[in-house]
Amino acid sequence: MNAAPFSLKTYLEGRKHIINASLERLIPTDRSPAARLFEAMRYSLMAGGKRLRPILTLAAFDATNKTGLPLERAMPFACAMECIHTYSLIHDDLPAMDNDDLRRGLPTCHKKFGEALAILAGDGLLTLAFEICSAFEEGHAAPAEVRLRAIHVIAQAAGMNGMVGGQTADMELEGTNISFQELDYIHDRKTGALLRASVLLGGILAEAGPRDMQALVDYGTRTGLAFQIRDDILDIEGDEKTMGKARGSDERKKKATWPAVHGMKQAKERMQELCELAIQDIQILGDQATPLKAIAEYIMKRDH
Ligand code: GRG
Repeated sequence: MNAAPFSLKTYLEGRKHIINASLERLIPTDRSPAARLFEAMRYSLMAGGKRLRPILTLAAFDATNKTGLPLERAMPFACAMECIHTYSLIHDDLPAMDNDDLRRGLPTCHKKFGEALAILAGDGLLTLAFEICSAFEEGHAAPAEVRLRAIHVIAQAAGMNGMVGGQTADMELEGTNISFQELDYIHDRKTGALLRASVLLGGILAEAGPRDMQALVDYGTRTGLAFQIRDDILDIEGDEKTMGKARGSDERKKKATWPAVHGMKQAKERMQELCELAIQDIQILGDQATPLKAIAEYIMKRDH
């Protein structure tokens, strides 16, 4: 009997379901003097979102898992990436940064809870990520040295040489006549670093060999940049209702984007080329990488 053809929609829904169930358990709901902080963290974390980063971690784990290791091994790390991503969105939306009112179709964290709690909710989510990755667990947990390597990759991607550095460069260069190299620097760190790390984590936790890890690095780098270019395109051409946020914010804030710097036609061509190359990068992983290939195709077509 032939196996059913792969459906990305079913795959994404299934992964999102198990990721949400794990995220749901992370933040307490009981009453405590800090209950309002928990509420703010939970509000943003559970507000929806595609869960792309944790899905990438699980897909990369499956693509390189050659010895039947349990998926539970990768799950805390997948959830950690979503916590860090959500923290970055909360802080990015603050008046001191992008000053946005709407995120994931809902009022932003500071609009709902006030600025001070939004800052703390972001801090709480960033720290929670490292708490869950370093928690001692018997049973499914990866060996300590594997987890340490994974934690190091997360810290590098999130910190000064990754997302925080990229966000800083983005702010510093706002309104200037930016070069192609500077634009790539910003994108590779601000958005690319976390997406690439999400992919790498899957390989690290599956204890993949150097050849497979290199394939994941290349795939993660290319899809990360393509994801950002698609984001820039959507900010011009996307549907506000589907995206859950206002269009045109890049132009209003004079942000350096791929369409602004290279033109819309070039941006679309580059995005497509990057996704096609990313699919070639992981050819060596065979059928186990079917979800990763489908995700690369999805990244260039996504509408939100
Ligand atoms: C504040 C340290 C710090 C960093 C902020 C994430 C970020 C860096 C800025 C957000 C600005 C932005 C819209 C970047 C474009 C790429 C991006 C991260 C889009 C949002 O990610 P999605 O589409 O969102 O995966 P969901 O809601 O689906 O999780």
